[in-house]
Amino acid sequence: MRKAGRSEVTDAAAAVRQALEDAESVAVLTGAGISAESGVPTFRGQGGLWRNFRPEELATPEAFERDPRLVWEWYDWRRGRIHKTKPNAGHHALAELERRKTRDGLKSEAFALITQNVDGLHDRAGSQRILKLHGDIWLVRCVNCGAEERNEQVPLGELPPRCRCGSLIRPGVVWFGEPLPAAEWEQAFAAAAHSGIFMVVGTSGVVYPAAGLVEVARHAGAGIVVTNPEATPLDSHATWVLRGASGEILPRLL
Ligand code: BJW
Ligand code: ZN
Repeated sequence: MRKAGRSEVTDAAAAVRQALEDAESVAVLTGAGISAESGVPTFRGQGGLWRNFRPEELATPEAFERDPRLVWEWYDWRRGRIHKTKPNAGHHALAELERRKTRDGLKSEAFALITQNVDGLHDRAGSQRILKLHGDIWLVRCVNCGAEERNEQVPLGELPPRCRCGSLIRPGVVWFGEPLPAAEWEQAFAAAAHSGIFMVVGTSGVVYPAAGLVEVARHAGAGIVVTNPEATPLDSHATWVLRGASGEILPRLL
């Protein structure tokens, strides 16, 4: 695969900057890569493994049923890592982009930040309209009575945690084979379908239905911007590919 030279990236960045300014509505889909520069490990590729397990082996209801303690150890470790991090220039640039697109206060639909991330770094950067497709690592939920609460205790203590009703508590995230939260998914779908520009940042683009939003946007006529240091299957849909780290590229688009 040919690597884009610096001037190509600069030219594309200038075109994207103009397109973002002109667009009536912008939707952004983010993945683990946007938090990599904050020190949050991604799922796939280098450093994506925890004790030699692949995410597909741990992020499932079956894994939790088989060994809730093992799955909770993974989440407890990740919560500890995330706890020490802070949003990076990429998260802040997206929060600023939202402020610019919604400046007159009447255009709340003009921007949507659709994220597959559960780390809460977009919230901490000040983004407002965040559609969390895969839940939130700081939420916990009882598997029996459904009681849900925010829990930011790090480490959690005895694992697996238990509810007052005696049943197991699970992380408030979406595992493989589970449906995405309906309201977030509907809004994300509509935002993709109505966007003038659809940006894809820091995702390997292999997990569905999130990755399918790119095609939804493209079929609706949106310009597609892919930002990633590596090639992904979504590049084939892109109007512009910005090759590089999101913490460097996103601030240059403003
Ligand atoms: C940088 C960077 C820098 C590095 N700057 N970039 C066969 C075909 C198609 C689909 C399926 C299939 N078989 C099964 C399915 C469905 C399945 C699926 O997609 N599987 C595929 C893997 C094959 N999907 C599901 O099961 C979903 N549910 C569903 O379909 O429900 C249907 C249903 C309907 C009704 C009833 C019941 C069911 C659910 C998917 C849930 C995914 N969950 C996880 C865990 C979340 C909780 C947690 O965090 O633990 O979500 S898995 C994991 O992958 C996590 C992520 O959000 C998701 C995506 O990963 P992401 O973000 O792309 O990260 P990476 O690591 O893959 O990539 C990082 C990228 O960053 C790389 O490209 C780097 O290059 C880049 N990068 N540094 C910018 N500095
Ligand atoms: Zn309970």
